[in-house]
Amino acid sequence: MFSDKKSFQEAFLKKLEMTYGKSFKESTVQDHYHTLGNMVREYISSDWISTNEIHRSSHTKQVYYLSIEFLLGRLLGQNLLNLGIREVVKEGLSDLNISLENIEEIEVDAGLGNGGLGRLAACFLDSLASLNLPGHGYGIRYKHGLFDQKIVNGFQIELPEQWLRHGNSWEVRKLDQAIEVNFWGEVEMVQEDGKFSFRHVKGEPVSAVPYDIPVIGYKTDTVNTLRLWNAEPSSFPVHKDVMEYKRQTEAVSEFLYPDDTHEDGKILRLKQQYFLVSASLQSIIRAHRNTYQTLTNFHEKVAIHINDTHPVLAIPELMRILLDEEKMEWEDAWYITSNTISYTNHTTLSEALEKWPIDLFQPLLPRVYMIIEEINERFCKELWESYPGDWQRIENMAILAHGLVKMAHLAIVGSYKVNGVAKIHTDILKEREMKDFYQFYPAKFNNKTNGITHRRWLLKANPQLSSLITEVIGDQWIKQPHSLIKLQEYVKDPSFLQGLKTVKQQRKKLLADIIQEQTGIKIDSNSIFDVQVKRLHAYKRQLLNVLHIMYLYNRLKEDPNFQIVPRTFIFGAKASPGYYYAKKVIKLINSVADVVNHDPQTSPFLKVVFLENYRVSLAEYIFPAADVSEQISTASKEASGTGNMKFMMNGALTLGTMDGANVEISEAVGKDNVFIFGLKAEEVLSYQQNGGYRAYDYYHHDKRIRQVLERLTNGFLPDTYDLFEPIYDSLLMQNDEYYVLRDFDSYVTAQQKVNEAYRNENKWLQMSATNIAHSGFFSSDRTIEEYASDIWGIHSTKNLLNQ
Ligand code: 26V
Repeated sequence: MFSDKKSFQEAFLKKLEMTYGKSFKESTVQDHYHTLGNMVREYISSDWISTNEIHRSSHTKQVYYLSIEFLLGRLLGQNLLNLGIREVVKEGLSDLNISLENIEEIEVDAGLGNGGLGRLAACFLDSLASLNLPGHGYGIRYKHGLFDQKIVNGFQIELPEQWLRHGNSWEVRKLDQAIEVNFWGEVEMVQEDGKFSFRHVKGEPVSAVPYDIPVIGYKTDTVNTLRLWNAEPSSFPVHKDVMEYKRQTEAVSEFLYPDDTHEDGKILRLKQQYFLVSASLQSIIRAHRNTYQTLTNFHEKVAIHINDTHPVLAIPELMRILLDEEKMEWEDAWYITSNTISYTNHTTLSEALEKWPIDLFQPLLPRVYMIIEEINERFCKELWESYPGDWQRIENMAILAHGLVKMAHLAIVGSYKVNGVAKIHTDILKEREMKDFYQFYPAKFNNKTNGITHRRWLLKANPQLSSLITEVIGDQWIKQPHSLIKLQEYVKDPSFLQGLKTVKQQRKKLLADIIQEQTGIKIDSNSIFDVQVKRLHAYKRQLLNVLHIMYLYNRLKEDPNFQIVPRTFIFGAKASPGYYYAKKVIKLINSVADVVNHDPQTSPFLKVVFLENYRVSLAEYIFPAADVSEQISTASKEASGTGNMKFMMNGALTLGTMDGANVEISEAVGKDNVFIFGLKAEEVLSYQQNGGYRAYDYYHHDKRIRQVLERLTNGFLPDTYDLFEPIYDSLLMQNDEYYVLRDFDSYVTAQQKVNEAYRNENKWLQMSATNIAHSGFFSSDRTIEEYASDIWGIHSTKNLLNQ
């Protein structure tokens, strides 16, 4: 039906009529979107079935990627591109006077994630399928994804997100494959053939109903699966109020947690984690049993990867199934489990490492808790043998200590591989945060530098740049992103640079239009687009960026000789609803924007824009338009960052600290093609260990800092009263935990270098081209190939598919 535009048109019109019982004339864009979505899903169904069939019959090892977040964004455009039918569809629709772009625009993002961790999972799925790797995702089908952000009077307001309101063409509900997950209840000991075993009984059942979404590889026949679980009432327990039971059950998959710090709802979050893990494991095991009739070879045929610690209960849950249901001995069950599971750590911030109070944990998951106790006891015994008498070390490393279950410790003990997400991050894990574990299990630790799918973040998001690249080096880069390096030969080629300039201008105009439409602010599309988009967090230091803008404003006002290239500072960020400080920073950005944008003296040179509701689909317009990529976290705090890679791939230059993947970006492009500033990770760590930082000294000795900080609270920002006192206090009274004032001078200097560099247009374009040329390394295809060979032991099924 997609072979040529005529047959597409016929199929489209027929499908539209059949689905909606409407004539073409009566149909809406929404109808067109769903019709197209359903057609694509039907079109790939035979490949979907055959991919599954081949995986089953060829006995190839599978990987299952368990993640509490999948931040997919829109699917229609990417699916059409990956299938290689976007042009036919576009032309076919255009003959009917329908614009494909308009249809694509009405798709609501699947926003089942908070930020980097969830988007990484989505990029990995694209790479797995595109590389013909047998790899599938398991997650939760949250009814409401990450909240919709509105900015009202400069403040963030959160509204419930409703991505399923118009239905979802991509998913297939599979009620026949529903699975029961049990909470609460008791553990019963049973004696069989003289052997004792345990069973979780009298639990409260929740039915996990799978919704499968096809994951379509780029121009291959592979269609993998993302299985999202929906929580529904199971057989109603007689002793319960039926309505109450229904409500409690459905709550399990109702909301994605926007705030990991949340106090209430802790139980619900733990329920979500176990729900995901138990349903996924039972489903994986059922499929394995059907094929092999035994679980003794489970670890040879299945790899299970846990994305951070949220799915770490996969370890005790797999043990439970092998012990209680399969009746294995502990040693055999442990051997299989600890050779099946691998774990990625995504943060070293101690407040983000999960720890569950035992009092809360044990009643909810009594049998799982018993198993964790046993794992802990055996682990501590092993430690005792290696470090006799070293109580302190054993206490520090224990899984259960001080009334808490330490999820990261459980993850390391029960996994065969543990990885960080950028070189510097893995080094910090090995040398500091997880040093004891690294000494005990040196072979488990390894690095896998993150990547992004260039098929979304370049091919789809920036068709103009993609065409230019293809004109110059051919289209091999789409399948083999490393070949972007061929552009290195053209970084001084005038016609390529001219092309690059034109593309960037086009994309900046497009973003300027979006900004004007959404905010009413008219920006100069010839100004430098300086962008910081990411979750709002103190360690990411959006504050440093705003303080610098306030400084520039002061300079422009006070010094008639001070000149800068016109600059537009663009922000996008959501703050967790309970994160008081982060919300203040959003208000501060908007208050500064109000002053700066309305001052006729400065507004030709300086504009500040806060874009509401930052999300994947908006990001696809932002990255291609950026000149400067702000990656200014306190060194050692940002595990990797992935936005930095999206900017680089679209030709923006990084202004950043030596943190996360910035370090590798700067190695790849060379020091002359990035702007690096600020404390190094070792310096930050040394301050943290030995003290010696006094924020007040920087305030005292630097007039620029004094002036800017005073303007936070002295009425300079209209109608803000004492709103920003907490920010002021965090810097001065609480000694500036993230070294904002310490890095201020260095940041200002780096920003001046950006300003100077931009004046030399040709030089800037060469730097931009160099960044694009070296961005291939940061494709998630490279990352996934490393995971596949070093951790999972899985292989491409390309040869099997072609048979
Ligand atoms: C969560 C929380 C919650 C409590 C308050 C502090 C805090 C800080 C960070 C986090 C994020 C935890 C996990 C996460 O999303 N990490 C991100 O993972 C990305 C993919 O590997 C990586 O690029 C980002 O650097 C990392 O922050």
